[in-house]
Order: sequence, then structure tokens, then C-alpha cells
Amino acid sequence: MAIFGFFNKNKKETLDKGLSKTKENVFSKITRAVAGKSRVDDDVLDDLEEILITSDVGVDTTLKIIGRIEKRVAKDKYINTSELTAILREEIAALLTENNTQDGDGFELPADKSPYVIMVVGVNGVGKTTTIGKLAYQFKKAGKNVYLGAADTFRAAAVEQLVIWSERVGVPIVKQKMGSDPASVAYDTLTSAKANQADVVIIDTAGRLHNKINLMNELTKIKNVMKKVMPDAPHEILLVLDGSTGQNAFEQAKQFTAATEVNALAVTKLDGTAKGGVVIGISDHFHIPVKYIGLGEGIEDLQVFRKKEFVDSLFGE
Ligand SMILES: Nc1nc2c(ncn2[C@@H]2O[C@H](COP(=O)(O)OP(=O)(O)O)[C@@H](O)[C@H]2O)c(=O)[nH]1
Ligand SMILES: [Mg+2]
Repeated sequence: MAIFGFFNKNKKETLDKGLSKTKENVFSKITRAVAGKSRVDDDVLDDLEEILITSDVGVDTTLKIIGRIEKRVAKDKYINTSELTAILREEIAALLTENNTQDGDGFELPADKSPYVIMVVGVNGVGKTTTIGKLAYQFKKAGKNVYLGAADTFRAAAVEQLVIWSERVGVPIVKQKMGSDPASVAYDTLTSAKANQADVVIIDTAGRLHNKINLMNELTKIKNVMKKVMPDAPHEILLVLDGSTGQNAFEQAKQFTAATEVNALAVTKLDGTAKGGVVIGISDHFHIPVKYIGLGEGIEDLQVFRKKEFVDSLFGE
């Protein structure tokens, strides 16, 4: 089975620049917490706990991180405060690697699943359409035949926006008029994509979250219709979360994972926010891999999430 890896290289400058606000925020607080202290004592640990929680890492994940650092401090009694960020970096990376999947190259396209169907879900405004455009660009650049499906038929602007991305990237889009049945758009998209030997299909959906039952019914309907064209589709259900909303992103992840089988996450808008720590919490908490992170509005501003790279950028010198 041939596997194609994409996104082999993340631009470090984009990552560093994108995470700079979170980094400044965390670092300035850590610097203050350790000022005048020579070693990591209980006070420093208490402050650190508060810093991580207020950086949107989340309470559970923060307690795990503090627990690990406590163990280290107990072992080597005199850890000095200048070593603290290096230890944080190591312990967070170790924690994320321990309970989660290996870092990958983003979505891979197995040869026996063609076209590979990615359905994108998430509430309005989180960055679904933008992420689809950026993903389509990456696949296209890798020589893949990409089809987009505009199954967010709820707002006229949503379809328009995906059309703009399809033109920018230079890939075909399947759409119907606003208000049409999203499942029918998904069906048409898969049918065209299959007839034209597409390698990958990306389906946009509406993010109406009236209640869990509605959402579940709608997503289930879209999935079932796709199965009529390709029994194993969709191959991926990518949930997009807006990282700049911090704990709200966490709540959305809880609701969507309860409503449908999400198997990949993308966290967007990490640029320009100090809440980037939420990626650490989300990556730790949900047993669903964070595959991508959004670091800007530009076509190239999507990166594969790699835990060590991320933690190094956040807690590096
Ligand atoms: N700064 C920044 N803006 C983003 C990012 N991803 C999306 N956006 C912006 O967020 C807004 C909503 O995005 P959109 O793709 O329309 O969200 P959708 O409603 O989920 O489809 C748009 O103005 C995007 O340009 C990102 O990673 N960084
Ligand atoms: Mg949209």
C-alpha cells in the first residue's frame, strides 16, 4: 500500500512567529514567578500551576505536568530555576507522546482508498473553509487531483468563500444553490470525483450546533449518502477548532466528539493569540490526534502538528 506523505517540512519561522504571543505571555509569567528564587520549590510550582492554567492548558493537563515536575524535583533535589523551562519542555513533550499517537505527516493518501474523502466539521467561524483551502493547496502542490464539495449550504457566503478558495488553488468545486440539501452536495461531489479519478475529496459542512441531536442527524445523513458512492467514505472526519477561544475550543471538541466519530483535529488561529497552550490540553485530553495547526490566514499558514516542534517553539530560548 503506497502512502504519500505531505507537508514534510514545517517552516520554523511561521511556527515561532505564530506562537510568539503565547510564548511571551507564558515566559514573562514564568520569569516573574522565578525571580529571586534559586531553586524550584513549592511556591514556584504553585505559580507554575497557575501560569499553565491561565494559558489555557486546562486543569487536568496542568496537574499532570505539575505532577511530573514534582517527581523530577523530588529526585534531583536542587533543580535551579534556570532549568525550569527546559524541564517543562521535556515533560510536556513526554506527556503528549506517552498518551497519544505518533507525530505524522498529516493526512496520508493510501492507494487503495481513492478518492480519499475528508469531511470537515466544526462550528461557524472556526476556520473550516480556510483550512480546506490550505489543505487543497498542499495536496495540489504534491500533484494530487483534488475535489472540493460545498456542503455548507446554509449561508450563501459560505459557498462563495469556498469557490474563491477553489479558484485560488485551481481545483474543481461541486456546489448547488444555497439552502440545498448538504447530503445531496456531498453525493454529487463524490460521484464527480470518482468519475474523474480524483485522489482526494474535501467536503465542507455547516457548523450549526443547535443541539447534539440535530448535529448528529445531519452529519450522519451526509455520511450515509457518501457511503452509497464509496462504502468506506468518509475516511477522515476532521474537526476544526478555533484555538484563540481557549477553553471554548475544548468544549466544542467535547460536543462534536460526542455527536460524531471525529478522527482528526485541526486547531486554527494560533497566531495572534496568547491562548496557544490550549493545543497542549487538547492533544493530551482527546484521544484523537491534532493533525494540523493554523498559523495565519495565508495559503501556506497551515502546518502539521508535531508535538516536539510545538513544545520546543513554545518553551525554547
Ligand atoms: N489569523 C488567522 N485567521 C484564520 C485562521 N484560519 C481561519 N482564519 C480566519 O477566520 C475567519 C473564519 O474562517 P472560515 O474559514 O470562514 O471559518 P468557517 O466558518 O469555519 O468556514 C476568516 O476570516 C479566516 O480568514 C488562522 O489560522 N489564523
Ligand atoms: Mg465556512
